[in-house]
Amino acid sequence: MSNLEKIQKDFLDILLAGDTDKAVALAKETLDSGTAPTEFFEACIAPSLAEIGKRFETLDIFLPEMVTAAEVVQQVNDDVITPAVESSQSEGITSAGKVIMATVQGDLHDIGKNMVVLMLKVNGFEVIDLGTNVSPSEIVERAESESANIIGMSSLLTTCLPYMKDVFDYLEGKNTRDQYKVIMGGAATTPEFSEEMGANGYGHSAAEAVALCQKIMA
Ligand code: B1M
Repeated sequence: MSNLEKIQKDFLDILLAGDTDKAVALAKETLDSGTAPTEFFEACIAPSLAEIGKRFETLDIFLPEMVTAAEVVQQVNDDVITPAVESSQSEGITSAGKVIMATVQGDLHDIGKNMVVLMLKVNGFEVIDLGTNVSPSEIVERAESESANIIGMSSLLTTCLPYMKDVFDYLEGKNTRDQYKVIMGGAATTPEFSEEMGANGYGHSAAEAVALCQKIMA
């Protein structure tokens, strides 16, 4: 087991115990010893939350524990990950493009979407973050009023995937589908679903979302 795998196991136990102080301390310590903040997020935070999701599904844990774990992660992101990622921002980047980001209607999950927003911002993109539970019409209207280049959608609930389709239908209805590149991600989505929708790209991770947006704007 690699050192980071061991840290991930410890981080999961800390999340399950709901110990914010220990989680923040472990994240700080790991970053201080040379792990990049995005690496900590992808190798420790994301898999720990995936495991918590599995345990929730198998009824080994219940909603209060999942809520607590999400709150602990939020604190780790606020106190450790976000400031560390922001401090790595390169100087003098001019606007790489304008992105509208939203978690789709009915869905309140935002940990992954927020990471995508943060990573896009530090890579020079102007991001209009519409938050969570955003209706298809609001996504399209804001893309129009902000003259965005890219519409980014995130969904973690399979029940909310139809709202992603509604965004494409809404754009087609307004005859403006060609004006935007539309990308998607989040645990409920797949590359196959993205292709079926006629999206311009799919990202498994925040880093992939950045690479995708850079490719689109190039
Ligand atoms: Co919820 N939840 N949850 N939850 N929750 C899941 C998603 C679930 C899979 C758990 C499970 O049962 N196994 C399940 C969905 C099942 C399904 O739809 N098939 C589920 C459920 C059922 C629910 C509730 C319905 C539970 C209930 O109330 N009975 C409820 C729904 C509330 C609502 O949204 N209306 C609910 C609530 C919650 C909490 C509030 C407790 C909390 C969310 C807190 C928050 O986000 N502020 C929560 C959590 C934490 C989870 C799990 C455990 C973790 C989600 C997460 O943050 N993952 C989750 C289990 C799982 O995902 N397997 C689960 C980490 C995050 C980094 O990953 O968001 O995928 P992700 O983002 C990644 C990539 O996907 C990518 O980059 C990110 C960084 O690498 N990415 C993009 C994301 N968006 C992108 C966009 C892009 C490109 C890449 O381009 C635009």
